[in-house]
Amino acid sequence: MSRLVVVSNRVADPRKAAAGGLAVALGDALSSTGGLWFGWSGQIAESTAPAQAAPHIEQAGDVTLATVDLSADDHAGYYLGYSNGVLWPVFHLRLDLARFDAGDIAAYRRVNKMFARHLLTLLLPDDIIWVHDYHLIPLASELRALGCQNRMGFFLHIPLPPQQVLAAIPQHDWLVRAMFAYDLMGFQSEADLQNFSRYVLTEAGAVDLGGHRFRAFNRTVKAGAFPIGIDVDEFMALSQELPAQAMFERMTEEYSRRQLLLGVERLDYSKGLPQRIRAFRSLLQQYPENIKSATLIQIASPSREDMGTYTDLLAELESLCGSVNGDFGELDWMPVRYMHRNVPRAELPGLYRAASVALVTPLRDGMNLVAKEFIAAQDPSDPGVLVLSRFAGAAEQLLDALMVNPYDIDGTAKTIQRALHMPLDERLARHHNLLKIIRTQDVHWWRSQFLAALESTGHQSNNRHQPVR
Ligand code: ADQ
Repeated sequence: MSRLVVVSNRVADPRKAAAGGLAVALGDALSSTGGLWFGWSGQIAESTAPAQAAPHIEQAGDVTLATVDLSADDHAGYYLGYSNGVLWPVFHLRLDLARFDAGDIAAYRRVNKMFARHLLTLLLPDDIIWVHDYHLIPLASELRALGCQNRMGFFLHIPLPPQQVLAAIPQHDWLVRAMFAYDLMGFQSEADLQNFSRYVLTEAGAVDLGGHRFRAFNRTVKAGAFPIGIDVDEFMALSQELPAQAMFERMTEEYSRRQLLLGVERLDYSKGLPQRIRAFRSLLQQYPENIKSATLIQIASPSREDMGTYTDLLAELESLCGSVNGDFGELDWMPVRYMHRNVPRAELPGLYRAASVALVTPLRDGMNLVAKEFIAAQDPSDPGVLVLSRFAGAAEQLLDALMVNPYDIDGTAKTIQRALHMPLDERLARHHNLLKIIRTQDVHWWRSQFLAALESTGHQSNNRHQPVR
C-alpha cells in the first residue's frame, strides 16, 4: 500500500486531545499506511533565511511530522497577505476586503516553492500526496516543476466562488492553471464543484471529458464534491465525559428559567455575527414574549488578530451586543452573553447540549463543522433545533435544519421564533434525520471517499507534466 503524505499550512499532532476531528481523521489515515504530515511549524524564525534550514522532524506514533519555519517577511506576505488578505475574502465573496499587493503574491509563490523543495527531499516514489486548503494551491505545480511524478490530490476547505468573482483576482488564471497539476481537486459542496466546472470551461478553455474530468494545459484533472464530516463517535464519547457533563449541568442550572440560544465560531467576517445579533434584536422586538426568557450565548474565539478587518469586526460586535443589552436588559436578565475566547474542546459538547437552539448563520462557509457538532451533542430524547444559513456548505446535507438567509434579518428572527417554539415530535423527527446524515457521512467517510477517488484517477497515463509558469 502506498504511503500517505498530508500537506497543510499547519500540522497537528494527532495524538493530542485538543487536535479535533480533522486531525484525528487524518492521523488515522496516516497511521494506517505509516505516513508523513508536512507543513509550517507555526514559528516565525529569527534568522533571515529559515528557508535554507532542513525541516524539523518529530515522530508521533506511526506518523512523521515534518515542519519548516517561516521568516517574518514570508509570514506577512504568504499567510497574512495573500492567503488571508486575498484568497480568504475573495473565496468568501468579500471582494471589498481584498488587498491585491504584488509583494504578497511573490511571497505566496516563494513559500510554496520552498515547501515543494523541502517536501521533495522526504518523498518516496509511490507516495500519495494530499494537499489541504487555499494556502497551498500552487504546491503541486511547484513539485511537478521539480520533477515530482507522484499522484496528488487537493482539498479546498473553503468555498470556491463563482467564475466572475474568482476572475477578479489578478492572478486567477495562474491559480486555476496550478489546480491542473493535481490529479484530483476536491471541494466541499456541489455548488463549489459547479463553480469550478463553469470557470474551467469558460475561462480556461478546458474540455469536458465527462464524469467531472476536465482537460486543459495538457493535463487531466478530476473534480469532485467531498463534504467534510466530524468524528461523530469521538464527539459523542467526549460528551459523556466529565468536563462536558459538568458544563451541561452548570449551564442548565444557571439558565433553568431561560431558553438558551448558542453561537460558536472563530471571530470572522464570513460567519455573519453582526447580522445574527441584529436578528436576535429583531426577535426581541417582534416577539416580546421572549423578553426575559431567550438568552443568546455568543462565543467568538480570537482569530487573525493581526489583521485590521478583524479588529474592526470585534469593535462592531461588541457595540451591537452592548446596545441589545442596554436596550432590552433587565437587572436580572442579560439578553446577550458575548465572550471573545475559546471554549475548551472537552467542554463544548456540554454547552451545545444545554442550548435549545444553535444559530449557525454564516454569510458564506465551506462546510461548517459547528452545525454537525451541535447535532452530535444533542440529547436524542429532547434535542435542540439547528438554525442554519443556506450559504453554509452544510446546507446541502442538513436538509432538516431550519434554513435561513442571514442577510434577511427579520426573516431570520421569524425562523428563530419557530425554532424556540418547535414541538417535541417535530424536533425528534428532524434530529433523527440530521443525526443519520452526519453519521453516514462522517469524517472517516469523507477521507476514504477522497482517497478512493484519488487512487482511481488515471494519473500516470494521462498526465505528462507541463510546468505552470
Ligand atoms: P472554520 O472556519 O474554522 O473551518 P468550522 O467548520 O465551523 O469553521 O470549524 C471550526 C472548529 O473549531 C469546530 O470544530 C469548532 O468546535 C471549533 N471552534 C470554533 N470556535 C470555537 C470556540 N470559540 N471555542 C472552541 N472551539 C471552537 C474551515 C472552513 C469551514 C470548514 C472547516 C473544515 O472555514 O467551512 O467546515 O474548515 O473543512
